Amino acid sequence: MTKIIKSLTFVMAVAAATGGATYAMLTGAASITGITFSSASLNLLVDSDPNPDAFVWVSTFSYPGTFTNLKPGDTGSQIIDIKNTGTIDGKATLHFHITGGSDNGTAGPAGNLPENLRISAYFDPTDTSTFPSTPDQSWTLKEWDANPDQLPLGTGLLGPDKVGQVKLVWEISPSAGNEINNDSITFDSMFGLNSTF
Ligand SMILES: [Ca+2]
Ligand SMILES: [Ca+2]
Repeated sequence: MTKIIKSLTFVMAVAAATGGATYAMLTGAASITGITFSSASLNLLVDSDPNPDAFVWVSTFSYPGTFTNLKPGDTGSQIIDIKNTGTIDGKATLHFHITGGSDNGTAGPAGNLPENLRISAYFDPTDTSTFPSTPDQSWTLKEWDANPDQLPLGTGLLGPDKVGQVKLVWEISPSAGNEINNDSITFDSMFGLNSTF
């Protein structure tokens, strides 16, 4: 019996406190004005200046050169700087899309280079040329193009106003033969940023 009374007393005390709080809110004179809700943003720019010490941040640009006289076993690399100009962390992504080409035979408009050109991508979100020892993604151009999605580059996040580096390493398959002789291919690289939620 004593226990029940204590319990009732407790419940009543809470009710009184709640009522008081409600009353204070109704009569308070304080006000809050100008409340603005702004959603987070993600925005990505690419450095179009090949000089590692100079930056020209743009949304899109055409690669200034053309790779010519390629032969089986040829390799090369290029570091592309990307910058998060949004307000939240982002996960970097990459996709390659074939836009044109020519063939020396009957392989079709994209020729035989897509299945013989491998592109590996390494991402450094710290802008210190600290790349992973194994590529974050490594596919032939044909595979990159066939994938409908942007593929993630590692697990590191690119913070607001931060610069990251994407190292692209390409190789013409050493086992390619005359099927690539005089073929050409043109493609776009598409860098992306995904939110973490
Ligand atoms: Ca640069
Ligand atoms: Ca061909």
